[in-house]
Amino acid sequence: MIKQKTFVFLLLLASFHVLADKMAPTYKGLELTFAMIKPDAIKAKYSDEIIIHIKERGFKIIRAYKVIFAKQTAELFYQEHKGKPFFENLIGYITSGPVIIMVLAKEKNTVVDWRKLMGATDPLKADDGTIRKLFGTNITENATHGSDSPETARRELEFFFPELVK
Ligand code: RTP
Ligand code: MG
Repeated sequence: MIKQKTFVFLLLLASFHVLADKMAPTYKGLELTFAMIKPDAIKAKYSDEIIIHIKERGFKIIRAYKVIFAKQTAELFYQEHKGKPFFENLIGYITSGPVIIMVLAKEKNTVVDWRKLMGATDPLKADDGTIRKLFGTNITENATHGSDSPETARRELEFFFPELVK
């Protein structure tokens, strides 16, 4: 009997961990996502305006650092794109100057709402009012990055801000 209870407990614990891995991390009850202002936007001095858009949409910026990616860091961060025709170009671009890495937080839908505010990957296809429409140049130089799912947010936040991911 006790063995059966222990088994059920362990099963629940395992299920909880599997589910937790599929959720975006939280901080003080707020859902988190990973965001980045890319080199083209920083060079064009759009970062202040982009940050105003982020705050106006109700996101809190709980971490922000200006850094320059080493080639190795960029290749690790974008490893899902390794082998794609645009990979080398992407690595050259993302290491071409400083970026601002950020942790965004709000009560809910942080991951999906930040993707919506950024707009489509190609600024030409992005909706009016989105950051990529306003500040992006082309499909590579598209001003910002955002995690594309809660699982990606967990992985990307763990990469740069492990202390925030339990
Ligand atoms: P991100 O990861 O940066 O938020 O962008 P995304 O999800 O909208 O787009 P993704 O497919 O993940 O691509 C990552 C970044 O690679 C560059 N890219 N260039 N055809 C191309 O030349 C091309 N396609 C993508 C962009 O900088 C894109 O954001
Ligand atoms: Mg992506």
